[in-house]
Order: sequence, then C-alpha cells, then structure tokens
Amino acid sequence: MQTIHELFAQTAEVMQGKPLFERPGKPAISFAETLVLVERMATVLGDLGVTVGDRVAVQVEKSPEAIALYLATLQVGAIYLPLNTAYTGAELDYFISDATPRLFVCDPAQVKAHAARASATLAVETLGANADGSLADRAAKAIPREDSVPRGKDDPASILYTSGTTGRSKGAVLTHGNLASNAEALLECWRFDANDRLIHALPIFHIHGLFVAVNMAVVSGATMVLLTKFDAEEIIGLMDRGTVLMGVPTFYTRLLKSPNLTREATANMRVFVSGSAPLLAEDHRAFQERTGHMILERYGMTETGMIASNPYEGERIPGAVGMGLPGVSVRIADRETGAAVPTGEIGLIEVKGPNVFQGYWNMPEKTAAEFRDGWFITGDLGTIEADGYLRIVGRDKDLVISGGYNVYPKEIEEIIDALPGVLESAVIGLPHPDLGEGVTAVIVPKPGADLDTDALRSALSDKLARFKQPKRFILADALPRNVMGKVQKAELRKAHAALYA
Ligand code: MLC
Ligand code: AMP
Repeated sequence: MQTIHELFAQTAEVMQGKPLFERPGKPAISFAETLVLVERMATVLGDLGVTVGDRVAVQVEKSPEAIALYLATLQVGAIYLPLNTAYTGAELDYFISDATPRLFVCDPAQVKAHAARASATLAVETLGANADGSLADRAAKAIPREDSVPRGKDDPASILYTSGTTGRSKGAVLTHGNLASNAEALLECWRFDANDRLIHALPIFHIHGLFVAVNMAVVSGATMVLLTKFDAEEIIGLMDRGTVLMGVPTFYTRLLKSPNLTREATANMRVFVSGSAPLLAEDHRAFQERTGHMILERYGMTETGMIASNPYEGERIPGAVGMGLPGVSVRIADRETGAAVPTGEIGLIEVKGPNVFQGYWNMPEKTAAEFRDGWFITGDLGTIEADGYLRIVGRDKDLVISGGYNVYPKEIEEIIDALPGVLESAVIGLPHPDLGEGVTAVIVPKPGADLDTDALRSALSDKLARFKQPKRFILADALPRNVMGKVQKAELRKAHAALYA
C-alpha cells in the first residue's frame, strides 16, 4: 500500500507548480514547494531524534507549515498527534503523559508555558502561523530528505484523542491503511480531483479538517484555499472561484444568515459537504431553496474516519447520511444481543472495514469493549430503511456535540462536582440555534451553599477548553433519577428544551 505521504509525493511530482495552498493576502504555495518543505521538515524530525513509531504532539495554529509537519511525520514513520489549540495546560498534561511523545510542537507565543516540559526524552519546538518559530527556522536550513520510511497498512500513522463516557480521554490509533483507504473512498464517492478548489475553513486537529479535507487535497492534486477561521462573508466571497466547501452544520446555519448567500454567489460551486453533527433538515431545505445546491451530508467518527455518505449522483435525503462508503460495511444491531435488527428498526450502528481504527493507545480493555464480533460499536443509534439509506436517530452514548466539537459530560461533571458547594451535577446538550447543541450544566448545591454562577464559570476556565465550558448553569434542588438511581438526562433535556430558543 502507499501511505498518504507517498501518495502526496507522487501527486506533487505531477502537479509541480500548481498551487496546493492559497491564502487571502499571502503568496500561494505550490505542490513542488510543499514537497520540499515536507522533506526539510523530515530532516529536522530526524535531527530532533524522532524515529519510527515515536509520537509527535502538535498544538499549533493552522498553516501550510503545520500541514507539512503532518506529512513529514508520516514520511519518517512517526505518529502524528494533533491537539486542539483550545486545550488548557491541564488538559495537555494528560495527553503528553499518556502519549509520551518524543517531540511537542507548540505556538511560539506559548513557549514560555511549555518550555519546562522539555526533558531528555521530550524535545519542545515552536511553529507559528506565519512560517515562524524554531521548527520553521530549522527547516529553512535543513537539507531535504527524499526517502520515506516504508510503512504497511497496519502501522500506526496518527493518534487522535477522543473523550470517553467514563474516565479519561482515549487515544484512537489510526493506521496508514485507515487514512489512505478512507481518502481514496471519498475521492471516488465525491468525484473529487485536481480540478477542485477546496475552501478549507475547518480546524486541522480533527479528522474532518485533516483526514478528510487535507488528505483528499494532497492526494488528488486539488488546491486548498486555507482560511484560519470560519467567516461566512469571507467564504461567500471565495465561492466564485471555489468548487467544494466542507463544513460542520454550524457553517451552514451561519451561511444561511447572510443575505449574500445566493444562487449567483454559489454558481461556481460543485458540492457542499456537511458532517460531524446532525444537519438540521430545515437548513438542508433552506440551503437548496436559496442556492439550488443540495448539501451532501455524510457521517463519520474519529475511530472510523468516514463511514457513510449521501450519493454524489442520486438522491441526497435531508435527515439521512446515505450508504456505507466503498469497502465499508454498516449494520444496525440490537443493543443487548448484538443481533442484526429487521429493516427499518432502530438499533446501534456498527461498522466494519479498512477505515476502522486499530484500538485505543495503551487501552486494550477499552478497545475490546467497543467491538462485537469484529464490528465496531459507534454508540450512535440509527435505522437502515428499505431504501438502503442510513438515518441517525440519536445517541446511546452520553455525548454533546457543540458546533462540531465533541464534549463528554462525564469529564465536565467530575470537575464541577469537585468544586466547593456542589453536591452533584448533570451536563446536558440543549438545542442551540447556532451550535446545534449548547453545553449546559444542571447543578445541585450542597445544603446551605450559596453558589454563584460567575464563580463557577471562572473556576472552570483554566481546567477546560472554552468550547467545553457550559454556556449556561442551572441551579436545581435535585436531579431526576429512575428507580435504579440513574440520572434521567432525557427529562432534564425536556424540561429545559427552550433555554437557548
Ligand atoms: C468556539 N467556541 C465554541 C465553539 N467554537 N463554543 C462551543 N462550541 C464550539 N464549537 C467558543 C469560543 O471559544 C468563543 O468563546 C465563543 O465560543 C464564540 O466563538 P465564535 O467566534 O463564535 O466561534 P468560531 O471561532 O466562529 O467557531 C465556531 C465554529 C468552530 C463552529 C466555526 O467551533 C468550528 O470550526 N467547529 C468545527 C469543529 C470540527 O472541525 N469538528 C470536526 C470534528 S471530527 P469566548 O467566550 O472566548 O468568546 C468529527 C468526525 C466527523 O466529528 O464526522 O467529522
Ligand atoms: P467524533 O468522536 O468527534 O469523531 O464524533 C463522532 C460523532 O459525531 C459520531 O459518533 C456521531 O454521533 C456524530 N456525527 C458525525 N457525523 C454526523 C452526522 N452527519 N449526523 C449526525 N451525527 C454525526
């Protein structure tokens, strides 16, 4: 098999001077230039002692150099570990102690906070959004390394942390085979090729922005218009030369708010892809009415990459996520017995295929618990109707998805419960007009305690990334429980459904 790095290098030889990266107000960077940058970074990684199987942890702003670092990590056979730029120092401590990386790359502005992490086994370097930082300086002087370390399909390429419903975050280990097979399936499915210009406004520390968007572009020879953050007007302005946009549902909710989103503005666009969270059927219909484009919704997960997609040709159904990608099998299983359920009935969505991850880093029991007869249990509830389309109807796992970011209530509840004056808490997702779901904490104070929501908010600020912090706090006398003593979150969601309306 060929790795994503090898596929990129091969494409770069063909594409040569064609732009891979375009950025507003900055010069374009071609495939050939990027290839040299990747090869220089590969030399630097070697100089820093990074060898096969070492982890390279990266918490940097989005830039072509950050993507080059990702590709260089694959080239030298190391394992790429991207981290959300919103993570706090406390959150980083855990990822670094669990993954024991050989190298940690952070933003130059953060180096003071992280310099003390450096040790005989961990190098700390910096990389900024403007090709600055110690790693960029080293790369500028390095001699390009052309050879790549041969890797097989089962060799690990990346670790992405995803929180669990119990306890600590788990590092999902994705292999070279996972990444390459998924990119190839998506290229075929969405007819994506070197003629495309992808408007890239997603972060590059999750599978959506990195293993879907970036991998597809670097392998196919497409050009990416790299934007540092989502800005509806900027994106609409770029559509006259763009062909593809990939986004979370919040992108589409926000685009629809602009009067400039019109049929004319989107005339050059070929396809709008949505995923990472449920797209509202009303947004789907409104987008079609306004632009004439049917958004193409797909379904994926960190542990599996992309699983299913509505067809490029053929009917795209609002509220459905389509069929399994080429080579990917999807089934609906009974929650208790694991037996396949009859057509149209609700059960757990389970997945098998070359896209499914190898397991959680150093957690064999947790890995085993999420597989049944070779099928990976997604924790999502769905149906496959007689039309063959998969529809996601809910979640068996306790998870909130806010603006496309996953937030695990358990992690937040544990931190809130440890605060003075708190008896217990329940964190829930409530319908939110912009983010899909708004993270909300229902808190029961200890008898006699006088809880102040501002104090609660500031107590969480250095412990949790901003997107995980509750948007609202609700004080309650007690939490609703069933006869087994389990907190009834569905009841809480019903009682407070209109909080953000
Ligand atoms: C930002 N904030 C959020 C947030 N994003 N809060 C909750 N949920 C979010 N998703 C915070 C900011 O820190 C800020 O806090 C405040 O909210 C307002 O910020 P903003 O300027 O409105 O946010 P913006 O930068 O516009 O970001 C919103 C967004 C972004 C939706 C564009 O969150 C985003 O890019 N989401 C994409 C996530 C993603 O890539 N998911 C893919 C996962 S892969 P304050 O208080 O400081 O002002 C996956 C698998 C699959 O799930 O299938 O793809
Ligand atoms: P993550 O763990 O961040 O990879 O998030 C994966 C989860 O996002 C899935 O298990 C689903 O719950 C959710 N998800 C992804 N795509 C969709 C979609 N199109 N519709 C509904 N939920 C989705």
